[in-house]
Amino acid sequence: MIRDGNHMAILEILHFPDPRLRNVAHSVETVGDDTRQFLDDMLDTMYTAPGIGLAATQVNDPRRIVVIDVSDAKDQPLCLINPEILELDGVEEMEEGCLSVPGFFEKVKRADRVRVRALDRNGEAFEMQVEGLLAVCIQHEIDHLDGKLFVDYLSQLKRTRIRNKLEKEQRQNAPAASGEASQRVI
Ligand code: GNR
Ligand code: NI
Repeated sequence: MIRDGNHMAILEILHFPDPRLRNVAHSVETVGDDTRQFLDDMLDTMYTAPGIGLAATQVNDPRRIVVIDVSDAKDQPLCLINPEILELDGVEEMEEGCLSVPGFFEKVKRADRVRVRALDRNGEAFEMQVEGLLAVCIQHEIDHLDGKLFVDYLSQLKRTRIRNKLEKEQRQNAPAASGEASQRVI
């Protein structure tokens, strides 16, 4: 983690096919200052990335916590702790991307209206009924908490191609060990 004084904290985002993205997150028992600090770190990380959502699983944290901001001005942060989908309605297909699958965008079919219940940053339960991009984003983020990624909705061929390209990039970006054997030959 990079923490800039007591201001921003940018957490490292895991990339597919990291097996830690398959972890199933655990409910938060008590919402305290530690949770609120983590929410702020997640928001800093999401806005810096930049992305419209981030799930704790993506930064290798086991808590059921999601942050979202789909506003144009990036001034409407949403914090969802222990989010639960109460109702799904309608179908829509939207092009999705994911900070854990950088550089790939594919159409995914999901419900276009969602009723969700969660705890806010004070530990108070609330419900909301949302649609469109926010509905898609909430489903995408809750999937992360359950170890699921948008590439799981694609054909195996597409998923394999994405995995191979990202694995290749990760090998190329890996810090070079010292010594002749590790030298990169174009
Ligand atoms: O930044 C993001 N954009 C996005 C676009 C369409 C559908 C879902 C998303 S979520 C994504 C950020 C992310 O990876 N959240 O987990
Ligand atoms: Ni994602």
